[in-house]
Parts: sequence; C-alpha cells; structure tokens
Amino acid sequence: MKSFFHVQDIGDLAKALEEAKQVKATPYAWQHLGKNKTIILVFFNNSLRTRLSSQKAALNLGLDPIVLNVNGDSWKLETRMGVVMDGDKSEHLKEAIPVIGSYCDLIGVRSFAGLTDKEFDYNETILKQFIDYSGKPVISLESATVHPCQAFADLFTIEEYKTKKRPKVVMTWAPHPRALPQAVPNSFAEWMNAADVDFVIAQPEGYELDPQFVGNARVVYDQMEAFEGADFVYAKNWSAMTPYGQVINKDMSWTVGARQMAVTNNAHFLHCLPVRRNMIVTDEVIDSPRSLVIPEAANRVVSAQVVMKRMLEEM
Ligand code: SN0
Repeated sequence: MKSFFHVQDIGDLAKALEEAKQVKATPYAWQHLGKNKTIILVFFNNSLRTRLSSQKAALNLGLDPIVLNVNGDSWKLETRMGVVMDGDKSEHLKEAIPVIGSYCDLIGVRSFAGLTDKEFDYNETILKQFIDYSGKPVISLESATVHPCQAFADLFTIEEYKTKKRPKVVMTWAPHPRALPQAVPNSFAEWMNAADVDFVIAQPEGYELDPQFVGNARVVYDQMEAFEGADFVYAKNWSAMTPYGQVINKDMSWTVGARQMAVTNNAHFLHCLPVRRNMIVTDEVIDSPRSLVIPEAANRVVSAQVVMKRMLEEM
C-alpha cells in the first residue's frame, strides 16, 4: 500500500476486518516489523484521537513515531505553487516534504480542507504533494476530502456490534455552529458503500455531498423517515458543497435525540468525536448505553495499526 486515502487502498474489506480483529486481540505480535523504522506524523490542524491513536499504533508495531506540529513547532509552510513568498510562510512544501521524507519510512498527514477553494481542496493539493515529493508511503490522517482511518475504525466498530448480517446504517447531518469539512462524511459514505450494509444518508436539502462519495447510497431528506428501523445512527455535521464550505442551515430539530432514536431498531449511536453536545446529539443519547463513541475511538488504534502494519510488511 503506497498510500492510504480511499477504501480501495485497503483491498478486500472482509480480509481487512479480519486483520483488524487479530491486531486488536494481539497488538504486540508484530513488534519486529517496525524495528529501526520511523513514522513522522505531520499536523497542520488540531487533533486528539488521531494524534494519540497513530502514535500508539506505531508503538505497538515497534515503530518510532515523531510528531510535527506545522505552524506551531516548525516553520510555517507554503502550500501553493508559484507564489511570491513575501508573507508569513518561511518554507515551501517542495523543500519541507523531501526533507521530512529523508528522516522517516512512513508519513501521516493531517491537513483539513480550507473550505474556501473547492478545487484546491478536492484535488487534495497538500496530500498529493506529500505523495509526490516524499518518496515514502503516505497515510491521510484526515486530509481535505477524506478521513480513511476514521471510516475504517467506524466500519470495524459496526462489524463488532452488529447483530444481523446486513444492518441498516444511517448517517445523519446534524447542526453545528461552525463550518466543518466534508472529509468524515465523505469517507464514511465511501466505506459504507463498499461494505455489506443498508446505507442511508439523512440530510436537509442543500447538504448533498460530492457524488463520487454518495455513490448508490439512498439520500433521504426526512430524518424521522430515514431513522426508521436503523441499527446504527452515525451523526456528523458538514458544510455545504454549494456555496462551498458554508453553513446554510442550523435547524436544531436535526439534533439527534430520544425522539429520533425511538423509531430506530434500538440503534447504536456513533460519532467520530469531538462532538458538540446538545448541538449534534443530546446528552441523553450520547450518555446512553447504546452510545459507542468511546469504543469507536478506541478502535482508531486498530485501524491505524492495520494500515501501518501493511505498509511495513511491503518494505
Ligand atoms: C473535524 C471535522 O472534520 O469535522 C475533525 C473531526 C475528526 N471536526 C472539527 O473540526 C470540530 C471542531 C469544533 O469546533 O467542534
């Protein structure tokens, strides 16, 4: 696996889930793979789970993690091509990336969508430069359009908790005070479309995601109708595609509460975290025994470890 970005990069999903189960059961069984090898984790944005779970996954594999907080610990990096660097950015990605690549064997990159230039974001301009200039395998730790480590952990969590072969999974938009990227819902949709689940997206009009990620999912504009008989409810806010990166609706009737959960099949609740309580989901639902947000976050170590393990095995 040269890069981890889309669901196709992991190959056969059933095999990947089986491997995740093994990794979870015996996390230290592959310590030899990472010996004398280093992963550099580059963060352009904030992180709690991704930062810690990626480091823990690396340590489980005997791989040394180094974390770089761009804009904090390092020079501010210029990401655009052909610009006169007369502002506050001291170094260009064209030098920084090959330098980073020369110090490590694997690279993870967090670079959120800027949400101002759709083309820059949807071309994955920053992640692609890491792939092109580092010469090393690159893992998206949430880049402009995808968050594959999250979606893999989400699918594995559904696999662990499902009680029927083909559960109904509903991803619902929910209100949020700020404009958020589409990366998490894009990847969740992409991975659910590839998995054996009945997948539905519930959203207000105007929040349609990019068709390449929606695929054959059923899009339902009535949240209550979408939730009927659901086995898993996955809540997430995202900003609109048109106008790009804007908040066009803050309808609090979409906050996931007991009213919506009542029409489900006693659904489990999932969210990638961080979550705004009583905006995205009520205290009652997130604190209920059906909420899986903590085991879901714990599985981030597992998904990251499977990805790093496979990359190390190919070296
Ligand atoms: C990010 C997002 O893509 O939605 C990361 C999720 C893993 N979430 C946020 O930036 C939330 C920030 C906030 O203020 O609630």
